[in-house]
Amino acid sequence: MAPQTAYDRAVNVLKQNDRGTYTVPTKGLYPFQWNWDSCLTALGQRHVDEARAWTEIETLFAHQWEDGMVPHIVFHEVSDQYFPGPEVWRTNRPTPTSGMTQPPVAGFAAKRIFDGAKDRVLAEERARRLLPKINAWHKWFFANRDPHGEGLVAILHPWESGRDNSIDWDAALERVPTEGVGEYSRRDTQHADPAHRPTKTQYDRYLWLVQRFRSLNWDNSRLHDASPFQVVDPGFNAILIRSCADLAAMADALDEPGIAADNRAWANKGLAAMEGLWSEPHGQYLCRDRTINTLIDSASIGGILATFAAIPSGRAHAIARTVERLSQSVQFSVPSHDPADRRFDAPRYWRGPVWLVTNYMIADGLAAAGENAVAKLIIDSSLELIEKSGFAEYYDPISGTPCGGGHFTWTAAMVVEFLS
Ligand code: 2M8
Repeated sequence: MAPQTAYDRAVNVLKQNDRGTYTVPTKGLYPFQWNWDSCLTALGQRHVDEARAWTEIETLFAHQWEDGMVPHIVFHEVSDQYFPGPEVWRTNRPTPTSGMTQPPVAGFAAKRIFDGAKDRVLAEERARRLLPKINAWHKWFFANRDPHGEGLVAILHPWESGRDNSIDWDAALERVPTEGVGEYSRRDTQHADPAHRPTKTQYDRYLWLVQRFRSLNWDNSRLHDASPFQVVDPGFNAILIRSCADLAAMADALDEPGIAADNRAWANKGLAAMEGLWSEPHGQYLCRDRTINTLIDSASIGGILATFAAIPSGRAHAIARTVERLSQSVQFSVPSHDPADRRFDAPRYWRGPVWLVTNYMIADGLAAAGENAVAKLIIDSSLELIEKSGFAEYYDPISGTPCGGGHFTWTAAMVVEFLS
């Protein structure tokens, strides 16, 4: 038998983790549905089964809260494999969910599936149903996470960023207490190497925030001001801005001028406000700690991911040069943190490793800015990693060693996208 191609192996990973109407990120470590994992997974699924791709996103939005928030985890099944589970979150949803959100890639993903759809009738019907739901989520962000109308939203917990233990959050997390968190037993370090995962102190602070928000009954109108952790992340905001712009374009195509106008206005206001996060010395954007109104000196992938939005071309070209510079110091691109920073940690989760999802979004943004050579470098590096180390959750950028969980869904979905 001929050896399976990378494409076929990737499709197999998607199938292995498919639970019918949603896909788990990987068996064991993450046995539920995660928000941005699902939206990015749908991009891979569309090449195999368009209806199934729409269903992936629809299942997520079936658990949207009444106020518009789309939770970061939907606990479809009972499983003791993951901590913290529903008994910790206590959000009182019909199907248990977490109480916070994640990077809003749904608008981008829906438009990409819509634009490329072969079945136009199906695409129009499914996109028309999703449109008001994604719009409500975007509206929720600006109402609840941008109370002073800056045009940029804050995350209130590192888990919301999707880059859980990024160096970006270290200083802000220092201000989160750990008193009263109590005893708990982590499950992640039983599935993955503890050296690849966040530390105990970080988990204590993550849990303190969960307990604080829970004590406010997960009332989103109160959480922002009550949180000691409020960070404006350029990566997160770029994803929101891109999704707003894409939703506006899809709304135009579906003849929904109100949704188009609102989303276009949010995107434009956000793009203008991003300028305040630019760092000339780093050649990328930085996070701002909203509680002390100060830029955070941490050159992470969040500020590079900003290319995913239609930032000014001069900024995109500068970021391309930064990616080239970083690629000289590692074997595989793009590291989630600058290796020149003493806090860089090659195998530890979001403090150094390469992730194919961020690679996909950065390459997409750089290609749109005409930086095709750098985009190609990133895609080539991603595919080399797959050949060397399989479909891992993330990879050491120096050795290419696979880290975290294996048979990982969004890694496979990105490979299907790259090879299609
Ligand atoms: C990781 O985050 C979860 C919490 O949401 C965890 O470590 O328990 C992150 O990489 C996040 O971005 C991702 O969505 C999730 C599932 O793949 O895992």
